[in-house]
Amino acid sequence: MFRSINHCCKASTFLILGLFCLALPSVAEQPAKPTPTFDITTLTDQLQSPWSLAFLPSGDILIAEKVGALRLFDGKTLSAPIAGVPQALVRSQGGFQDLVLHPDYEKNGWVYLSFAWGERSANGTRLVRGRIKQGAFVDQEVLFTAEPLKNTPVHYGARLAFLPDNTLVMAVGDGFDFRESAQKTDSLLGKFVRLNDDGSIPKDNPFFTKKDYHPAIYSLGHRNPQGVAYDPVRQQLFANEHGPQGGDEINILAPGKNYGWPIITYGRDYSGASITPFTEYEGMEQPLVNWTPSIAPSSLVVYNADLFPAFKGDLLSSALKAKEVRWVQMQGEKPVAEVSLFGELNARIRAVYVGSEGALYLLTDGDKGSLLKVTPTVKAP
Ligand SMILES: [Ca+2]
Repeated sequence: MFRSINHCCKASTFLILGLFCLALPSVAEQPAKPTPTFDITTLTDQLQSPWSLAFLPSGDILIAEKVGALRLFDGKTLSAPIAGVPQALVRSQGGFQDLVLHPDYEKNGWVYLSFAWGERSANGTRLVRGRIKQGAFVDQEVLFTAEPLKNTPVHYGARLAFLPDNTLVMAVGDGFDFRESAQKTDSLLGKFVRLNDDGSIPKDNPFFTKKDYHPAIYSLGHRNPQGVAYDPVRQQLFANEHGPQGGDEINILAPGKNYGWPIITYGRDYSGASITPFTEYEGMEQPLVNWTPSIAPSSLVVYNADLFPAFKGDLLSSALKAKEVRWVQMQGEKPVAEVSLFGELNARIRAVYVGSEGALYLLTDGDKGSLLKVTPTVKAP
């Protein structure tokens, strides 16, 4: 269903600028836009499995490490771990996951943190909020725990995004061994949930009053979503998710919709076995983007800043397995071309962010993780 493209950087450009740019056989409907040239600066290489960050109004960057630590980076130095943080189940894919600020952070100081909570035999994705004061995480409140708990240390999902009405959505993965739960309406595994900022459940959630449905469900039929971004320009909520072997996706999320896992998928089981005979089914949404083979998408942003005009309105998805940021070029709500960025780093990229000045910030994965800043190449005078 997708036509391939034969577009890439010219060889001369590649040599002179040292850029990495790939032709990608995926959604291309038209030739890709030219790739900007970048300066990449390492801000710190002292992070232990960084997973997420938040830009504080002070200019500091708050970073969550999967090992269960929050640290502040002031542009030069990395703080000691912040005291008083909750205890995470640090095991396999579990630990501290996502971090977002309340939209009114400057007034109320709330920092939201999702993490793997519990013990090996019974754990799940939990959301807390607290305030950072004098090097400590204080005023902590447990807001929500996705149930049922499970006995696997994987597929927590856990990315967060605030919506314009100050509710927030949180991804909850299927727990890997419980993929059928993604279709169970009384389970929160394999769902996006939508919560008020105090953790209560909004009365206008799509299934709030529906019998046999958990009232927190926003959308269902997800596998392991690790990227979610609200685009204020399109007024759309975009999310990506890991498929199995193949079948990674970007979706536009809408309340009450079913995104199909595991009834429909373009992926196969890791053994190579078929998961389902279906790639489409009535009442289930098709992905906006299907990545087969998998890139292992780990975060998602919509670029609405000015510093990189080429990215404007497009989606940027970091990727672990493919060691890149996948630039999905959009026309309206339609993906029209894809380009692989930052392959020259040869790093699993855990997350991509857009700073207030429009620069990109990358977190590289692993126990020697880095925070990198990407700006346009400054032309020689
Ligand atoms: Ca799907």
